[in-house]
Amino acid sequence: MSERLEDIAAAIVGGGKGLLAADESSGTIKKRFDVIGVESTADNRRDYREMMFRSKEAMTKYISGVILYDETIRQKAADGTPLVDIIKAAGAIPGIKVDAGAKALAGFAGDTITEGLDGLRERLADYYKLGARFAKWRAVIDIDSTKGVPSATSIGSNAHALARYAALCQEAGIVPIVEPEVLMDGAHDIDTCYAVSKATLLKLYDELYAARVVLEGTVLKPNMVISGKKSGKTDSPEQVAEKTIKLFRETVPVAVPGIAFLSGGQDDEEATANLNAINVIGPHPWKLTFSYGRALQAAAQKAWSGKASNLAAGQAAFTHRAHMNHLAALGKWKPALEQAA
Ligand code: 5MM
Repeated sequence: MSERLEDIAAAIVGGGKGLLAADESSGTIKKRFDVIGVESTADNRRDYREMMFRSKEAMTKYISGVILYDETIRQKAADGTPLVDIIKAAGAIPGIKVDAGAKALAGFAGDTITEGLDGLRERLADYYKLGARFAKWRAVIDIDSTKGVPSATSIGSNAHALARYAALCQEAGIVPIVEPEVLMDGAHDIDTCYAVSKATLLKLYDELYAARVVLEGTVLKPNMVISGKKSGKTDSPEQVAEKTIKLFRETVPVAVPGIAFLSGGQDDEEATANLNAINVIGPHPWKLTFSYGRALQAAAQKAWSGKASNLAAGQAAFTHRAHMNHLAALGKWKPALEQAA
């Protein structure tokens, strides 16, 4: 495939395909495995991810690329084939998480700053050789108005780091996925999510412009505009869609080829229904698709539960969710289609 950044970015978000975010760090994958009673060993992590990467229908028809963790991009399948080669053989693009996680922001209790810029140029060169053609960096913006969170300093510092990361990626021939996640964990309402997301995206695109990042060779990975989980409010897909698109029209340049949402803790079907509603009110100037972690994997993890005998069931669950999200990325999903699972 073409090595041009613009072509890679377009392939990531085009054709109703989306990304599988399988870049859980060691701590996060352990938490996911604890839920299904599976020990988090290197072999179990390999077996689980190999199961998804070998899901032929999902990987060839619905998934454009996979975000990998450092361990996984270097790992071989049980038969000795590099996992990266399995992904490429399905026609999907290998990607890599390059941030070192969100750490406490000194002087701003409750805020975080994502680290990982030191040595990033060298790490990107290594990841390119290993086959990565896109990367991901996640900034985490929490909302807690009782503590003045997020501060303008947190939004500014995270936007600056995302821009420095994006510029380094493009220098290395790697498409940067820029992920400024406004968390949906708080007690805030949908309008507060909209306001904080707007401040975050405005600052982000200021910084990307200042860093001379070529927007055509980037993909945005944002949250949807939605009420916080502790608010007790449930938004309809139409409400989420209307406010999310209003936000993007006010902040995201049309030079950006596509927007691939994170699921952020939404239920599987909720994340699909919201993505579908967003596409139904199109056309939009960007492709709008998925880059889900939990909302693509939760059902597959449960069906698999660490047993080789459940491999086909795990693959069927993963394929179903990938299919549903593919339809949602085209605005063609219907709730009744879930029954076909
Ligand atoms: C798959 O989860 C990713 C890694 O998280 P940690 O670094 O905390 O282990 C995460 O960055 C993910 O790619 C995005 O947040 C989107 O995932 P969700 O589950 O929100 O769709």
